[in-house]
Amino acid sequence: MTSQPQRYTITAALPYANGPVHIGHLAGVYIPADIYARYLRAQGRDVKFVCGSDEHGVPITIRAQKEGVTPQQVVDKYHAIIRDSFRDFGISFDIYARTSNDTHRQTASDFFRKMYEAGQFTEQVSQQYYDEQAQQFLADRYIVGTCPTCANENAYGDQCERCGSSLSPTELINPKSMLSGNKPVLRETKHWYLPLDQYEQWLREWIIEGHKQDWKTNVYGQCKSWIDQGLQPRAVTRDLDWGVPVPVDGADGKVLYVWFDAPIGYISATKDLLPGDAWKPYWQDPTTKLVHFIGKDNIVFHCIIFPAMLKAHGDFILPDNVPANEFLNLEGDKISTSRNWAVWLHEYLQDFPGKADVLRYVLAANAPETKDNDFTWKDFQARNNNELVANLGNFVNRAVVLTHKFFGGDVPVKGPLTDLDREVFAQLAEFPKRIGDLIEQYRFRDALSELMNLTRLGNKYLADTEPWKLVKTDQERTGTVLHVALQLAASLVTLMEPFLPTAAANLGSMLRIERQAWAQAGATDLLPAGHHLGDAVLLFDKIEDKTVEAQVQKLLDTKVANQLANTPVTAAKDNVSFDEFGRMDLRVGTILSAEKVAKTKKLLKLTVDTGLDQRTIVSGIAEHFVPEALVGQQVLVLLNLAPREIKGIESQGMLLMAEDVDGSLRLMQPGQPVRPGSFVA
Ligand code: B3M
Ligand code: ZN
Repeated sequence: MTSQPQRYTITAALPYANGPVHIGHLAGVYIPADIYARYLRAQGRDVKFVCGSDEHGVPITIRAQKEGVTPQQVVDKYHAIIRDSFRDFGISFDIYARTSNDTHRQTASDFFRKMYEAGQFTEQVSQQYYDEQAQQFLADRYIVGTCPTCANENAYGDQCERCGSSLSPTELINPKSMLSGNKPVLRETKHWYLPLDQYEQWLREWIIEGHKQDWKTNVYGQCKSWIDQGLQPRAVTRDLDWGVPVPVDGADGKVLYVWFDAPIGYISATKDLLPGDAWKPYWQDPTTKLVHFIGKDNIVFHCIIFPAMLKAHGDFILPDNVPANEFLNLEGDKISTSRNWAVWLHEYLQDFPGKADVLRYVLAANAPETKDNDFTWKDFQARNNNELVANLGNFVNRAVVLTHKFFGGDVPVKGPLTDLDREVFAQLAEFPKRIGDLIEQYRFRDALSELMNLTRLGNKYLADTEPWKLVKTDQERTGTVLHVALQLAASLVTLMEPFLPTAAANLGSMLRIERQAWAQAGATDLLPAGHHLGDAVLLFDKIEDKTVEAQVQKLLDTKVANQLANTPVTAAKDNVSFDEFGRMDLRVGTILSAEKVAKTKKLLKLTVDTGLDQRTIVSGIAEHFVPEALVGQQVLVLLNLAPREIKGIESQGMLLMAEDVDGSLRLMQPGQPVRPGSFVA
């Protein structure tokens, strides 16, 4: 788009309502989209920023099956959680809709029917797996079997998660239906296909020739390689009982493929937002700029399939850009919902109340714009403490606190300006455009780093002029310095807002000014002399070591839990006779004392009341228990294990422990206290 657009339609990928959203979603899609939308609004542009929950498809029905509830219950639950997370992080959608509502079903259905009636689909009959007991065709994800590549017995019909190979269901060895556990049979079924091959030439011109310059290289590269490999017809219907019914005769039990209906969700969300036909310019007027924010796994759907649908349908504009991000990893590992390897947004806000902006900042500063990136809690802490607190917060705080201290909170009068002052003002004037241009090029990290350069400029100015010293000799000059510094602070109310909306609002209240139009934000008279400031409040505060250590611990616990879940239980031992078992004298004893055996790491010397006597037992459990915590505990004891000498101490028996599969130990205890000497039989 060369001339200035009349309006903007900004979409952010519709998250599946099959789980909560995490930092990867935020960093990849919603924060960049939100920065863009907020910035354009500050520019006074006409913006509609739309999103909603993707509530159809197999991800939903699988979740329902796992949780033992209906698909509707799944989407109701997660739609609410996701919607609230976005609200709490200040993602400023004009609407957050859902694809299970009537507007959407109608819109998606009409879209399909129009294409159908224009003869734009082909029909194909193919063989697909069918579960005879459940009387249902099986989506790829509903079939498990042995991977032909790595022999993993739990590979899915579309992919083996162990070796990563992508599969088709018929490649699985020993396929089983996840619904009944039975072996599925092949049956014929008819589906409608979008003949993408017919759009290949057009896509080639539109993307490869038309968008080589303005689309991000990762996006352009993926599109090019898809097109170069040759496009095949894609089925746009499925045999499933959850979704938008295929609106043609002879399609009972079939629904639209979720990737056919979901992007239409952007259109239906806009319809939900605006009355009557008011949605139309946002989707039909060529002076509208349409921008899709997505993650890299969605590129083909937004750059190839959806545009082909829009083009075929004929009533719609095409996206001007599709700024897809790469992935964010967490502490060096791929974020995974099934492995619970994630920082969930709703949990973050429980642990860090009021700190949504901190996470927004860290994720924007470290956004995976051109390559996969890693989120670590150490980096989170460092960016908060060194950048938000020590740079941005410190600058604003010094300017406001010193004005209160030396001038009663009134913006001081500006005296004659020095070269330095003029230079600072000149630099300030450039920031709105510099930051804005980067945002318009989808370079949000660079834009944010420019914002931090502005606060750095402010800090350097204060460090160079030292108003806290100057005040002792030159009150008037001190006033000028603070006047200049406060204009910089005032510009931040506007320039920070796309990135840090809550902090920007707090700063606005502190300075008692409204936000400006973007282009005005670099002006040097935002705060007139005599304007009274509000009280100084800290915009950000330090995050302590122990706080981030607790988060790291939480992740370590997840790792252990995952390991445990994947560790097989040890195979059974050989049988023993009843007599053999009966020869063991097993009793309950009470530990009377416990101490470490000198010069050993593992050994504890225990005195145990066995009911018969008080005896010494040496046990290799020192790494698992604090000695004092054992005193008074009842334990199971094998009394007649032949005594043996360990480190010069005679051990008369053995304590019995439960050893978890990860090697951790627990005492074996009677459910209630019993008299020492009680038999275990
Ligand atoms: N729900 C996939 C995802 O959450 C899908 C996006 C739809 S955008 C129209 O990654
Ligand atoms: Zn495999």
